[in-house]
Amino acid sequence: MRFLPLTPPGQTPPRVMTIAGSDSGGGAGIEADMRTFALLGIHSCVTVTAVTVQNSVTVKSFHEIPVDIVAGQISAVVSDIGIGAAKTGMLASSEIITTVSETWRAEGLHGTVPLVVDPVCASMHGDPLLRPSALGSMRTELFPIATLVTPNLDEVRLLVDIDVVDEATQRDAARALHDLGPQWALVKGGHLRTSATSADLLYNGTDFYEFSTDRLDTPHDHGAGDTLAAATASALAHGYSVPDAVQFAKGWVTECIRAAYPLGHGHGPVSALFRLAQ
Ligand code: PXL
Repeated sequence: MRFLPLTPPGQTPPRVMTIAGSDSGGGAGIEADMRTFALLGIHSCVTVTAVTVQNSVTVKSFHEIPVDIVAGQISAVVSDIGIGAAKTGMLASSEIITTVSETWRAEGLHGTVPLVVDPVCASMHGDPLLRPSALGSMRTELFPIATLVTPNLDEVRLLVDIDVVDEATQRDAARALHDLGPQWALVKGGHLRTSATSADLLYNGTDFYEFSTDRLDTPHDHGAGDTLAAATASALAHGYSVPDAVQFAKGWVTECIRAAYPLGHGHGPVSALFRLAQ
């Protein structure tokens, strides 16, 4: 696959921020985002929203970071280091969603810095990572400032109450998500287990773009959604258009899924480490 341009040693690479939760098992969340950023030649900036207590089997609990610390991390970074794009992952509560949305606007980032919103609601085992009462703030506060939203089919059901079962309902979902205000909506088809391909549908209110790859059959796909969003944000920081960034990210996550490995007793993570192969 083609990678992103690398910055020569000693020069400052593009900076991308992940606004997300930590996964103590190291498979998803901030840890997955930082691996993707690093292996794509991006400097990682981090706003921690929550710390999960988790292994490959379950999320046992999580601790939310106080909202002033969440806002402070964003402000401290953008006022000094500057970022070319950001992505959100686990946001845990409506208070944190409101804080991230308000800080994003207050720092003048809306309309100038691309924001990829991965509306993480639950782990792959179904453990909640977002309070159900926070779905409203996700729809009305965060989606309107997003450049791109990237829900999977479970998140689509929660956000717009549409059961995606085929191409027609995938289009309906893309339209309903776009109506909530993001510039672009990507409906990821990876969870449509009946299909032999994994087809993601991108929509901007006018045009549909489809990105399709053969389905890779592995139980080890922890962190796949985070990785797709992180790679998309990385490409946006390089000035790619949204369709080009999604196409790049889809290729990247496909290779990461191909390189996924077993870990612990549950589901292993997708792996960006393939990039280090000699
Ligand atoms: O993959 C979604 C995700 C995001 N962030 C954190 C997670 C998970 C899934 O388990 O734990 C912190």
